[in-house]
Amino acid sequence: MLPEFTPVNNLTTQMAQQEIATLQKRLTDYGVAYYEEDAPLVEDYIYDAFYARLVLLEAQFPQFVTPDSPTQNVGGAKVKSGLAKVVHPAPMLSLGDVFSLEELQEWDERTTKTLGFQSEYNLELKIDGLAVALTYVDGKLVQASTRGNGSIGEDVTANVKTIRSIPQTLTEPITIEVRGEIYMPKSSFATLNKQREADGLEPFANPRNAAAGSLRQLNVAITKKRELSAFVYYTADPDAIGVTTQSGALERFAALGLPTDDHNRVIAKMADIDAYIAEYTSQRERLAYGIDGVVVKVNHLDNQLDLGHTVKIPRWAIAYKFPPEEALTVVLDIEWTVGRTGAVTPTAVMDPVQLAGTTVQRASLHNPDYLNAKDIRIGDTVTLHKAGDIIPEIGQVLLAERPANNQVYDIPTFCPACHSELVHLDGEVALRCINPFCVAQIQEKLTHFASRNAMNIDGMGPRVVSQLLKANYIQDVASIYRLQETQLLSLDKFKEKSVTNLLSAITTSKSNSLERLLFGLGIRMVGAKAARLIAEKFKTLQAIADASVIDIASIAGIGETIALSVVQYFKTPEAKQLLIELREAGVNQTYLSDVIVDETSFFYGKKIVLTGKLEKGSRTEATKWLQDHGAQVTGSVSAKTDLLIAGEDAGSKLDKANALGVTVWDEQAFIEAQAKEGTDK
Ligand code: 3B9
Repeated sequence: MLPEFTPVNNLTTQMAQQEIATLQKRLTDYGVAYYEEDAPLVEDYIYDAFYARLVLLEAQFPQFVTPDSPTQNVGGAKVKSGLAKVVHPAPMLSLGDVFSLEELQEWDERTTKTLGFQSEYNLELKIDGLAVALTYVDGKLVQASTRGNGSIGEDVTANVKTIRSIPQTLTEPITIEVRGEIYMPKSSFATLNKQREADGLEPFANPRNAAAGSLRQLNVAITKKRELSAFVYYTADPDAIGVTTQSGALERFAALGLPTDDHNRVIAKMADIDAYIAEYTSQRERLAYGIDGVVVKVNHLDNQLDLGHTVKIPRWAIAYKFPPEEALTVVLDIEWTVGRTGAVTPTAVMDPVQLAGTTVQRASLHNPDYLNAKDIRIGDTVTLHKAGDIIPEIGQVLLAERPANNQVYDIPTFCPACHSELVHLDGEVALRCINPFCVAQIQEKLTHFASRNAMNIDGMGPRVVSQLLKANYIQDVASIYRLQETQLLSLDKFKEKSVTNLLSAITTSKSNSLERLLFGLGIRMVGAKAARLIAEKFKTLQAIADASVIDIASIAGIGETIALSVVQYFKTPEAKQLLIELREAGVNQTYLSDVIVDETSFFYGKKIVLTGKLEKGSRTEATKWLQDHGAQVTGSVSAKTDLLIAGEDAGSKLDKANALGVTVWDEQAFIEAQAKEGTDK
């Protein structure tokens, strides 16, 4: 799953730029899936590894940091609609995490150094749940909201009122906002998933997703049926309850009738954490709720204030994550599937086993090298874990358990989909099917061609592509443009309206500018940005097809590897044929505009308001610049505004933006972002 990262010192500026853009996009997608859809795409450690890589690259190549990079946002995701939005008066932060006692030690040393003395710590269990804020006014629960992106969450007041452990009235008539974790107890999680599987529904991956999915329901009756519970652990307003320590706050919360986890412990120095970790590593199984680590918090609140916080995390707290749970099972089979680039990846199919709350029977083996290195064989007993509590992974083979007659697994030499011979392209770990007519690959290629950043054919996702391929209505991208109404009408779930919509989307895509077509062809190494640069320079598809490696590599931002890949692509007879067919189908093959709006621009599609006096230019100039970058510049601030750029003496618009939680930049931030856009080109 994780690629081999090139050492940063070996990267050219172009490679870094490309990789940074890819990582930003990938992490944003992962973030959306995780935060908005409660359906993580990858396990946490993979997210963490990519994130760490992005941080490293951006530190080395700061010119490629964009304001919308996941490293620049709390949570890295926008907020889903449906439930009403709630602005958090104080941001809801997350916890930094470490995976070893050494890292914990280092954190302790830094903290001690900053404070100038050894602080006392409050240890808490890290509940595997969903962060919420609860607002009580005069002792009455008036609002509950999810963390969302940390600044804006969702109103789940009605849902939270169905949770029995959360009091509707405190024991004292005070006004306070408290924060904590809503979780689903292990037993409820198991029952719920069993029911879902029986109902033919997708089971939840883990208790956290189950809690999130159950809480963020427009239909409160559903939340009520799910057995949720909660623990409170934080308030930004300790004065309201007269406490000076974290442990004291927990006691006061309990006295107010709020649910707290009473497994916390105050320690005088970090070394004392060992016993606590040992205790809960063994107790963990017996707890009624899932925990994924231990949280260390500087106990005295005034020390917390001295340490402060970054945009994302308080410096006075850290989470130590437990090593993942393990199970034993037997490998029954190894299956191979063909991906988008022709990479053929193995998956182990195992005897189903319970692991950290779910039944597991499949685990990716990534590539042949990985499989060989672990020497995994059919019939082997293996250890299985879920690194981020999500995606199962094989740890090691128990050699003592290996059956005597068991054979080394033979890596396939032919594609499972089209049976053509598989190859390793110059030193790649991946095994590839390079048959341009491989059905599995065509499915992926066509899906890519129709996708949003390519030809943007709305309604032609993977499911529709698969249906069309099965019916043999399409074979390659050109055939999309020969689809007939009667053919579409014969497809499952296609009615007149959807047929008309799809045909019109296909027709519209014929007038796309060249860069979309070039990107959509799926030439290896040619991402959306490279496609734009190449299209801008050569203007027609034919000119690109005729260009030499030197011609293409002379473009700033395009390296030789990309240039070579383009030249190789257009040399193939298939590409030559495709060009002709696309032309015959009436698909535009020219670059349409010199002032094309860069859709990858941070400003693209954003609703922006300018206010106050700008020192370095006029508002008219700024407006024009923003519009050229695809922004919609409007006059008044509303909840829909994405960004307010405030110059000197900004007045009511600034106040309103602050009240609504709209992002506000000063002129300097705007100038810096403009400069970054410039270097992208
Ligand atoms: C604004 C336990 C978890 C946890 C904090 C936790 C998750 C998060 C957190 C909460 N289990 N404890 N604690 N046991 N799963 C520590 C991150 N704190 C905050 O969200 C937070 C928010 C802060 C400081 C901390 O500082 C402010 C910034 C601006 C204005 C006011 C305060």
